[in-house]
Amino acid sequence: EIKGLLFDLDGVIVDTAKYHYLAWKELAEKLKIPFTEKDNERLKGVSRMRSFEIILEIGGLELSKEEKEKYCTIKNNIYLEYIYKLKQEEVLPGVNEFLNDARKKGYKIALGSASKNAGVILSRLMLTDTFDAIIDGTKVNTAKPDPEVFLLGAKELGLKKEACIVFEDAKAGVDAAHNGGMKAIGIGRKENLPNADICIPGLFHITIDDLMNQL
Ligand code: G16
Ligand code: MG
Repeated sequence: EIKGLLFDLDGVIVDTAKYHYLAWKELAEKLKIPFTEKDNERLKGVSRMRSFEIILEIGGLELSKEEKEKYCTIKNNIYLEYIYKLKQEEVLPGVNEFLNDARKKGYKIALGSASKNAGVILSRLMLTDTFDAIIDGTKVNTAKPDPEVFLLGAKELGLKKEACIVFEDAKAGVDAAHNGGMKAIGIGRKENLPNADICIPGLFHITIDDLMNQL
């Protein structure tokens, strides 16, 4: 029986990808690296350092660990300027209704995000108290598709992994759920998430009961 719902952040709760893109674009320009919105797709769900390494690969550039860390900090400061301006209305359609309905029905809810900024983002969206557990990039050592983030989420909810399902917009996240022995609800287009157990365009016009009937 499913008792816990584990949610990815970027692409499921809020579209922060556009702010990551603007910040990476500004940094890439400083480094004279061409970086497009299409390239940005490759960064979804990927850690900050790995994202920068992908951008460096695009530019054919190699930097020392210290320099990479310095540029990642610069990028994050640019990104945070956008995040501090994030508005509650930017929560994706249907998310508040879906989460409130699930809470009322007794489901436990956790965040499972790669972002080290998840805390401030949830706070800007007034969602901190909606989550019973928040697992983010500050708490995990391994990136999706490793299941660590979701296994820790189940643990912090006090549930067995078999009692949890994952909501994810990235293939690496769906794989992380499966690697942890959990089912995954894909948020987005079926062709991008072929291995999701169910795929829906978003959390609007749907309830947890509807999904449980389909699983
Ligand atoms: C998010 C984004 C990624 C980003 C990562 C780390 O993951 O999808 O693009 O690189 O967080 O973010 P930060 O630089 O804030 O630590 P998720 O897991 O929420 O989809
Ligand atoms: Mg995501």
